[in-house]
Amino acid sequence: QAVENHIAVDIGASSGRLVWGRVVDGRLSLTEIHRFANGFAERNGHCYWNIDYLFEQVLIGLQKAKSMGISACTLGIDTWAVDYVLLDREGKRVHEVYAYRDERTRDAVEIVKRQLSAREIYEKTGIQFQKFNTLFQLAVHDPAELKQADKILLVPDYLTFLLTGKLVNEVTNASTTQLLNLHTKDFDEDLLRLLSLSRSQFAELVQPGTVLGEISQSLREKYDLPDCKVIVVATHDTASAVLGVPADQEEPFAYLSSGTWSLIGVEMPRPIHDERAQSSNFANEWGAYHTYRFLKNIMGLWLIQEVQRSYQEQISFAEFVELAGREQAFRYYVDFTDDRFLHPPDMVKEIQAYCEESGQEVPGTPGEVARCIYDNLAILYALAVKELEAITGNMITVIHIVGGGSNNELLCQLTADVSGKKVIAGPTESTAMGNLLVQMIASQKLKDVQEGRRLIRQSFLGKTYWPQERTGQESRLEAFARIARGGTGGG
Ligand code: ADP
Ligand code: LRH
Repeated sequence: QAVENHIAVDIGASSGRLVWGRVVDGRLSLTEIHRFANGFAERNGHCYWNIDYLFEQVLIGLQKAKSMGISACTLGIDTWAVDYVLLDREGKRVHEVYAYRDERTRDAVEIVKRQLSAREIYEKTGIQFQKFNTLFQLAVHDPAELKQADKILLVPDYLTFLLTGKLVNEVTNASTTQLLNLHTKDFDEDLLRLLSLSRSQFAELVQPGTVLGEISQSLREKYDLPDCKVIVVATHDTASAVLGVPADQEEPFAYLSSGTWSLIGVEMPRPIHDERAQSSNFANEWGAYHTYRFLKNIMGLWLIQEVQRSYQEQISFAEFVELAGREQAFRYYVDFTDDRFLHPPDMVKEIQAYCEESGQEVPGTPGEVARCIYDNLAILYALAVKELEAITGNMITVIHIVGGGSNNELLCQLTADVSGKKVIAGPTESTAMGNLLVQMIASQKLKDVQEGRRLIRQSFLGKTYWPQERTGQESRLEAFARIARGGTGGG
């Protein structure tokens, strides 16, 4: 008999949740089972995730699911990308799991580029250069520990391994390592050699939709868990988020997955890894069902999360939006793609220092600081949309904003205004939905992604924002280029 219940475990950099999904009366019904905070901690000058805590939260969530009456289900796990776990032969971790903002990769890109040119790496992988990609993290990882690694898994692969004992590398997330070769469709030999790693230190590459099997009996008995069949979903949260975009095939769309990071791009049937894509630093991340996400990773709402921390968490996200809404628009121009905003000790001070150094007024109040962030994110999104149109040669008519940031009405409106495009906001939980869609397709409840997206459209009402300001967009982009990037022109 077909299983009716599906559980998505979705863990982002700032929070995680277990979501129960089923189809009721032709609609996708979502029930939140468990939600928990996430974040990395600093110890001895390094940043680490607490993976044991995260696994504990998965078990707690599954126990709650059982107490809610779910005795059987399918289950899929997605998390943020790039971070990895080294396992020894016994399946034990060789080290604590570094968080991607750890400073040790400061010079890693230069170190790697000395051995293989940027052009060669991009031509092979088609991935945006970011110093925290697994390639660069592994390049500066302790070689003795790397030698000890029998298998290298990414975080969702590892959580799945803890549940089932099965070792796999799921492709959507594996592509964010910047180690997969677009031509051979496997880990790239030259890049592995450069890291002194062998192919056998990674597991089999598997596609979303692969059925792994039951949670191990010992765990089920120890924690009294439901009978869960674990399915490998699109384990990279952004891959799941894009599956969960309520797009209509008929309307050429861009997506903006808006959470800790802003991932803005289009879905493509094949990668684009020419010099133009490289110089604009776009990534071709592998998607479910043999698609590619041609996208750019922009600093995102990490900025406001850190500003919130600077104010000792006294101001809620909704309050920041409200305060920013009362401020004058486009008073400060800041290039938030600058690495200085990746992990500064105090985000407010960093933003203020940037404004001062560039001869601008300095935002002082929480509302001014938040406004500065939202205005400039909207500019960066508009620039990315222009680049997407130019590189792909396709016109975009709508931007779908999904994830936690789709709740930010001011940012949604600004995005519409500066890009001149229609914006459709929501669902907030598109990542959990994309995770569930793969489970439903694998369980033959849905035919394909298109049918899944239709189900999402029928189940959740998005909010539409139309560009309100028909003039002034170009002058904003021009001011950004001049003041924040020290150049001329809008691109
Ligand atoms: P991640 O998956 O990276 O942890 P989420 O998709 O959960 O991130 O999004 C978290 C972000 O969503 C927060 O940093 C915040 O900026 C934004 N957010 C959530 N709720 C609201 C709200 N009510 N108003 C404005 N912004 C919100
Ligand atoms: C978003 C995300 C993004 C990656 C970053 C490390 O959560 O997975 O796609 O670039 O985290």
